[in-house]
Amino acid sequence: MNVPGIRRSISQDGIRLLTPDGERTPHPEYACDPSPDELRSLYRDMALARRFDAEGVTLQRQGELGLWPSLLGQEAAQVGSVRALRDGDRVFPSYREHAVALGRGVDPLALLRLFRGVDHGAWDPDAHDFHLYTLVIGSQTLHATGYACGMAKDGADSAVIVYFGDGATSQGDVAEAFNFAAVWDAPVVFFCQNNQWAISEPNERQTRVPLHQRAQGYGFPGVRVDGNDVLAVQAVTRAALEHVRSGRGPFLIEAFTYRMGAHTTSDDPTRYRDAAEVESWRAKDPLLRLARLLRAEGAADDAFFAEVEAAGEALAARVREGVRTMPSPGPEELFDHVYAQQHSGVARERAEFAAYQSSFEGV
Ligand SMILES: Cc1ncc(C[n+]2csc(CCOP(=O)(O)OP(=O)(O)O)c2C)c(N)n1
Ligand SMILES: [Mg+2]
Repeated sequence: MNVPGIRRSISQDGIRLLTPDGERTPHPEYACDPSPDELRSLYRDMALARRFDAEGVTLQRQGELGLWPSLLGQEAAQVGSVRALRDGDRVFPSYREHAVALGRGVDPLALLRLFRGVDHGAWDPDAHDFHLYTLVIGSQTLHATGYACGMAKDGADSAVIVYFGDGATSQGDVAEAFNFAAVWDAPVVFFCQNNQWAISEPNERQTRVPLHQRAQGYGFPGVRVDGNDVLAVQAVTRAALEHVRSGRGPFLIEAFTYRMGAHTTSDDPTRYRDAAEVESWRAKDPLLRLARLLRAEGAADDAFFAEVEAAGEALAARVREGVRTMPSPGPEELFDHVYAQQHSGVARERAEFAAYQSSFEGV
């Protein structure tokens, strides 16, 4: 079996097409040369995702959301990979893939409904080929593998991509998914966003080897890409999708990136990581380096950046207004979504709950 990428020596940062200074650096195997229009649109998507994400944090702080997991720092990993997908490819996210969701056309307010506790996920996975968020770490890798096997049996030439974190690689589910996908040549791209932390657990407590090398033990290719380089992420994800589509089995991408914010709004990262580490990653900011390229190549001017900023503010205003005016569900609505159809056991429990609730009337 030809397993490209496994023995290639790579820098710690991974495959890179754009340096942190915004200079192009060609790679012998991977190329991505978007038109100025496409470059601007990659920047725009990353900037809008960042602005939306900042609004999520603010809304949680104002008590409008129960929780918000920020994607800050991971915009290139997410935008680059979602842009590599074709219509009909299926996405299985974890819970931080807001930029991927936006890229699949999911309404930002649908994401906020989940984190406001208004429902359990308000989008139709079939309409967007974007599955529901999964908070049980790593379990979506199994769902994705099964789905990919089904797709292959149906004869579709579509692919599956599944997002998970560095910490998730310590879960048994991920090991099982890797093995099952390898043995069955499942058309699935395992996309690990290595953001260096699993809440307060650093990378070195998850693995003795670089994560992309895990694939070798299962018999499929794995590469590390600079996850803050949107061009490299897009090129590598495209190649990985092509590989899995052609029936050669799964592919692992380790997108080497950094979680610039807290794990979620419930976390205080200053208790377990150094400010100097965060600063060193700030210099590799994915938006900054693309902005530098755009300016250096004359593909964008002040007016462009001002227009993107204004679009971000308009998006933030829309979601703020939308969240504040979301109707609150009654507690009995919990029973509506247990099964797709009516179920006598659930109906009985619903009636008991209603009777219990009405016992408070007049109290
Ligand atoms: C099965 C399971 N175990 C533990 C948790 C608690 N938990 C939530 S997030 C998290 C860390 C995940 O880290 P990583 O996979 O690196 O993803 P990241 O949050 O960094 O994107 C843990 C342990 C969980 N949600 N599910
Ligand atoms: Mg992580």
